[in-house]
Amino acid sequence: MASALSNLSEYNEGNVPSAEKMSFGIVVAEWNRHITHALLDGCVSTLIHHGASEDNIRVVQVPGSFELTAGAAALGAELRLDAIICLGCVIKGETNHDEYINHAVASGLTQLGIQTGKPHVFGLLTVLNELQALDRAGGKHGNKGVEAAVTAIRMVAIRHTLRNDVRKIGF
Ligand code: DLZ
Repeated sequence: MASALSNLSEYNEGNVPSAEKMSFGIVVAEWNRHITHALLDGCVSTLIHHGASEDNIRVVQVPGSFELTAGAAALGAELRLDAIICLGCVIKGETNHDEYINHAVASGLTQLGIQTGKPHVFGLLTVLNELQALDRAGGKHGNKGVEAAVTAIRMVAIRHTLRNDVRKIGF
């Protein structure tokens, strides 16, 4: 498996555009807080590292990962943001609750992205146990919050480029 091999959060900084003029919303779930706040730290520090201003990053906490979609929708409705990043951690238990939550968030964020035209980044750990979560929240496989931040910056830049291209072509 790919994740057995490496730190998945390593990336080429040269491929990441400046986030200086971008604004971000981050929705973070309180369930498994020790994990989700490690994701949050990685996410915020990466946005700032790439030029985002703290004033342009708005963080909202929701009770659990199931609430990430509603939190993202509320945040997007209140503030003009370039992208919304959702961070959570669902750990498999004895029942199938994890599958329902994970599918609901994946499909909810996909729909929000299409409806609003703005990037909604899926930063949800969908793991089998706590160790897998720790490995991906600053452990041996990196930090998915970092990856979510880089994805958000790149998607906002892609949108800006497309908008400018369309203006130039004159559509
Ligand atoms: C109920 C529940 C369970 C069992 N497990 C998790 C979890 O591992 N990670 C997580 O973020 N949230 C969990 N929740 C809470 C749900 O996401 C949600 O907050 C509640 O079902 C209320 O809608």
